[in-house]
Amino acid sequence: MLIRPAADIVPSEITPREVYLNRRQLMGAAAGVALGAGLPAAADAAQLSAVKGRFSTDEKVTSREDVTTYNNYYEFGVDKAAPAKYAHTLKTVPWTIKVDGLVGKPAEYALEDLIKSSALEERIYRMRCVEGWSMVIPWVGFPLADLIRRVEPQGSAKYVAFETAYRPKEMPGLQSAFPVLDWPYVEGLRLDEAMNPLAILAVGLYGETLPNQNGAPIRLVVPWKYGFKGIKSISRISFVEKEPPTSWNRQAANEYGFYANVNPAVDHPRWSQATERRIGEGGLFVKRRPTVLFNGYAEQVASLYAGMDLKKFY
Ligand SMILES: Nc1nc2c(c(=O)[nH]1)N[C@H]1C(S)=C(S)[C@@H](COP(=O)(O)O)O[C@H]1N2
Ligand SMILES: [Mo]
Repeated sequence: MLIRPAADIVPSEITPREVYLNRRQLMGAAAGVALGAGLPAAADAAQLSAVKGRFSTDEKVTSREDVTTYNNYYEFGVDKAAPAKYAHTLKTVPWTIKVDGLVGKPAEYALEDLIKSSALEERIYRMRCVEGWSMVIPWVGFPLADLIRRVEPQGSAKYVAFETAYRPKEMPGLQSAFPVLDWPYVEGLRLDEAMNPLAILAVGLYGETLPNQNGAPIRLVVPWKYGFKGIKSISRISFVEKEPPTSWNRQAANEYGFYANVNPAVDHPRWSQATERRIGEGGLFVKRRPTVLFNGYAEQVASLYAGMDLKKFY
């Protein structure tokens, strides 16, 4: 077993990619080492030893330290450091996902069961936050399409709605008298977007169990959209006919649309989206990078939006 609990990982473990790949090979050789508490044995070493999954970028991976300490997860506070400090209180074992709505096989699925039915892959994706920063993250996950096929959506299902667990006792951000967002956090995709092979459900990061601050035990990753579409700690997936509400759109509809495709030509009302700061690229003279349409994944996803005015459907 290659994936181990995030609790085992000490902060000093800022692992350069080469080292971590070596370590993974070692761990692969000694399968059975350190079974992650949260991640079932389904993710065996053979599955994960495929070094790079489809669509992975060759760009320099953001350090594990940055990926796990600079987070947005408002259920644990609004500043970037809060999730790494407080998200350990979320109990991710056992975990189930309720699948309901217009679907042939509605059920409360155990996470192990869902993971077992698909092959895990490493996907190294560029990620772009609507706030203007970006990272390159080595996720471990499986295609969302695999889960969708398995639960057999009905013909009338046109959208997939996602919900984050609502656990006030385990999520300090939900205890506030002046909530920043309407809880639970909700997100959605059009069914054809959700079926695109780029969209994955991630259960790991850097070859290890997903840390809580990154959305353990299972979160959505849609790399051609702004980060807020990547809903964390998913507890419910519903198949629906109409466009479902999304948390950030509810909070400020003129700033955050349902589509949220990365687009340098559509500014946020309060700032430009033309450029981005790659986290970890320090120094006084480091230039911001140009932001690219669909975050560089146009080849895979542009056809989903053929004929749509992306200024209107932002
Ligand atoms: N439930 C939940 N999911 C969430 C958020 C959140 O506040 N709550 N923040 C979103 C935002 S704005 C971003 S940029 C990404 C950040 O994911 P990361 O911390 O793994 O980089 O998570 C998204 N998913
Ligand atoms: Mo974000």
